[in-house]
Amino acid sequence: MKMILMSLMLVASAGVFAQAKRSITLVNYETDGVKQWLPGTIIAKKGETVEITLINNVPSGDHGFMIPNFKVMEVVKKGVKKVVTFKAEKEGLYEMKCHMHPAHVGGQLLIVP
Ligand SMILES: [Cu+2]
Repeated sequence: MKMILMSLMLVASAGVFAQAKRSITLVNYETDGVKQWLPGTIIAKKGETVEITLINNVPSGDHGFMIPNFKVMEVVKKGVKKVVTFKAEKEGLYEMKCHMHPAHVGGQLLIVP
C-alpha cells in the first residue's frame, strides 16, 4: 500500500513539472486572391511548447510563416509540410505573417496565462 501511494505521488509530481505541448495544424488557403493561414488566430498557454504543422495549399507557390517575437521563420513549399516549434514563454498578442510577400497571410498568436 505504501509503495502504491509513493508511486502515485511520483506520478502526480512528475505531472506538475511536465511541459505541456500544444500541437496545431495551419493550412494556407487562397480565396479571391487573398491568402491566409487558417486558423488565423491560434491560442496557447504560457509555458507550453507549441508545435505548428504548416501545410501550403495555394497554387501561387511558396509562402513564408513568421512569428517575429519567437524567432520563428520558415518557407513552406506547396505540398511539403513544415513543422515549427517554439516555447510560449511570454503572455501577449503577437503577429504571424508571411515574410516573403509582405502584407498578406497575416494572423495572430494569443498566449494566455
Ligand atoms: Cu507569401
